Parts: sequence; C-alpha cells; structure tokens
Amino acid sequence: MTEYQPEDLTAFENEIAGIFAQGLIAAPVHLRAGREHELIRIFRKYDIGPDDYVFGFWDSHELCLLKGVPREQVKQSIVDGHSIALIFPQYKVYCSGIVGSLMGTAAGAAWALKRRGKAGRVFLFCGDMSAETGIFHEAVKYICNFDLPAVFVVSDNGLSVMTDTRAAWGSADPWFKGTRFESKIEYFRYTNAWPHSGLGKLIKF
Ligand SMILES: Cc1ncc(C[n+]2csc(CCOP(=O)(O)OP(=O)(O)O)c2C)c(N)n1
Repeated sequence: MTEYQPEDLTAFENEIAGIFAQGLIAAPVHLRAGREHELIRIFRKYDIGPDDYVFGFWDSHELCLLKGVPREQVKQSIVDGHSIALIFPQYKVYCSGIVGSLMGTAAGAAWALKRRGKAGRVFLFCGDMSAETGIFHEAVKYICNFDLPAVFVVSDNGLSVMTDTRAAWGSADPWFKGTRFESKIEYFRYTNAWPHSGLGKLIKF
C-alpha cells in the first residue's frame, strides 16, 4: 500500500520544476498538479503493488512514485531526459510519449496474465483525449468482453494540449459514460495547475 501523501507528490513535481527552470533538463517535461488525491485514492483502492503493471504516458512522474520506483531513480531518469517516456521494467512501469500507443499493449499484457494464471493486474493511466481514441475503445471492449485483469484510469483535465476535448467531440461527457465499459474504467476530473508541457515560459539550455 502506498505511503505517499498528496504533498509528497506535489513536492516532487515542484522539485523537478526547479531543476527544469535552471535549464538542466534538455528534454520535454510534463508536470501535473491537482490530481494527487485521486491518484493516491486509486492506488490504495486497488492496492496496486509489485505484481501489477502500470502503463502511462508523458505525464507519469507521480505514477512511478506511487508504483514504488525509488524517488531518486525517478528523478535521475527525468534529469537524464526520459520524463516523457519513463520506463522501469523491474518495477513493471512502462510509459510512452505517443498518444494511443499503449492501450493494445496493456490489453495484451492483461490477456497474458489471465491465460498463464499469473498474479498481477494491469493499470493504464491516460488523459481525456487519449480516452476518446479508437484504440482506447477497442482495448476497453476487449478487456471487458474477456473480463481481463485490467483497469483503465482516465484523468480528465478537459484539455488535449490546448484544445477543449469536449468541444472537439461535441459531447459534455466521455463516450463511455453510462455504458457497460465503465466496469473497467476509473474516471475523475481535475484541473492541472501546470501547463500541458514545461513551465509556461521559455527555458534556455
Ligand atoms: C500520436 C501523437 N499525436 C500527437 C501527440 C501530441 N500530444 C501529446 S499529448 C497530447 C494531448 C493528449 O491529451 P490527453 O490525452 O487529454 O492528455 P493530458 O491532457 O492529460 O496530457 C497530444 C496531442 C503525440 N504525443 N502523439
């Protein structure tokens, strides 16, 4: 069970922001603030532990910490330029900077776990626009229909970079609201206190 508190996650992002502001990270960094309680709630609800797989995207600093990757290791990987696609195989954490790239992989991992009778579940964390992609729909349909050990977690900040997700799709709610697919989806809304990427000002390296 994770012992992280919301303020620990906030402090980590603030520390990374400080390092990035000094021009010491020559790569994109995506910071998040405002969803700490929700992420901790979900990690505790499912008691996500060493046997479980976590798939994430460009905004996964908090996920790595909550999954148990040592704080200094996460920090070093970010400083080394890997913030956008953090990968720690020994902790079963796999992230990608490509929209829609991991939903099929996550469904496949869940299928393999079930078929081999292995312990562990799959948790995929993505944003609201990512959740509107075709591959998200296909993968959720698959994990639902075969009752695979997987949960897709949607952190809805209402935006895709600077585009209003709901306006783009002409719907006030995500496509899965009120459908049977909700049984495999955790969904919450939040407002990100950081810009989509970076600090909102030009950083010189
Ligand atoms: C295939 C692909 N197209 C475009 C991008 C650029 N891009 C990065 S994040 C993003 C928005 C995704 O929005 P959402 O899923 O809601 O994520 P969040 O706002 O939570 O970061 C886009 C379009 C990308 N990384 N990959």
